[in-house]
Amino acid sequence: MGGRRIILHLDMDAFFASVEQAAHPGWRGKPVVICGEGRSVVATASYEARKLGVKSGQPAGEAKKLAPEAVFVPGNHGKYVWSSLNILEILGKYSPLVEPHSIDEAFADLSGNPEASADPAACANRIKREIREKFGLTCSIGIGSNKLLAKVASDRQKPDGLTVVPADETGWLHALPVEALPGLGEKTAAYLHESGITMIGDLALMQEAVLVQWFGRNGSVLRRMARGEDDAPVQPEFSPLKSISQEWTMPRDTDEAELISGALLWLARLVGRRLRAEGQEGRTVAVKIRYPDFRTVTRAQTVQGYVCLDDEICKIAREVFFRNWRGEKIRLLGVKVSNLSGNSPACTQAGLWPDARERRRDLARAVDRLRDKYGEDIVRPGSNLALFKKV
Ligand code: TTP
Ligand code: MG
Repeated sequence: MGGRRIILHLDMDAFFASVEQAAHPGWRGKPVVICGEGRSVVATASYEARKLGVKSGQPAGEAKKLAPEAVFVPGNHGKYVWSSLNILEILGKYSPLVEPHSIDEAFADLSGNPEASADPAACANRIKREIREKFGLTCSIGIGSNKLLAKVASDRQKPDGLTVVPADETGWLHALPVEALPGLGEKTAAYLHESGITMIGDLALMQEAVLVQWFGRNGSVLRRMARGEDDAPVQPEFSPLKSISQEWTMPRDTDEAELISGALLWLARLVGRRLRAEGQEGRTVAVKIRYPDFRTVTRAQTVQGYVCLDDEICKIAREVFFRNWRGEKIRLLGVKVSNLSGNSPACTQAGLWPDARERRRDLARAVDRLRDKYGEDIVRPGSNLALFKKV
């Protein structure tokens, strides 16, 4: 296939509504309408409600008239962010290159995945099955040789669809109506129709100069899209931060409690400072102890609330150290904070929030809200990291 990429685009079906239906079995198969948080506008509607004419952006009052028997639910953004994270985590098992595109959409570059190379549809079906079995949610997937084609494809068979663009990708694209192009506004579509352009193939034949005359710079973009051209890479925004640590070899091997105490404070300060700079807090503080013979042990303590202040970290580090120390000389000390508040791929919700820092903060808030609501455990299931694991 000569370097042809395998790009997957995943879009959750009726996302907010499906999350609520998964959480409330009694609502499954029924019309469910999710209203924007604190707003009387429909955020999304289950496919059952869509059949009755309910759609995103409609005033809730209108939706009530169309579907009086529907369950109306105020949206809970934190819950959906959490769910979104879980989906990204699953995609992450199939490729290190996962790019969140919105709260319920993501791209993954599966080019390096042997299963996907052998049979992209089988791989996509496995992803769909995993999401359904784990979270009771369905999604629609498109696969093509670039992000544009994959995105167009994922929208072809909704809900619970899978569309693998056939070998003649351009032919396939050109036979679709112009509305199939992502981001094509109603006005643009209307204008194209008036000009006799209804299919993407018609658009691809247009001279760039004409399209630029009609739509300005967007004209060029439109033409490139119509030709199925897109070489943008799938870009994971950043790898989630798992922990922050610092270690220090003592100037000389020492068994002086005061020196050790001081070193722990110093390390806690360095770690705390970096934590705060990242807008992070952690629940687990670990201390690494290396003896003069290079024997190394790590002892950790996980606390109830999150910590990020020097004193908090230092206090826990000292407790851990002195609980485990039997007076031997010490060669090296390390302090590490993990179980971070924003350490999950949710931080990479591109398009949802304007920048990484803000996204992390929003995520932390969302996670905080979840914790308030469902208790500590919901936030980090199975997160007992083996700290300073010796490999
Ligand atoms: P979409 O993917 O556009 O919609 P959807 O997932 O609900 O339905 P589909 O099966 O057609 O993909 O948007 C994802 C989520 O974003 C949606 O569940 C709710 C939220 N949303 C809003 O809050 N307001 C809006 O106007 C839209 C379009 C979406
Ligand atoms: Mg969706």
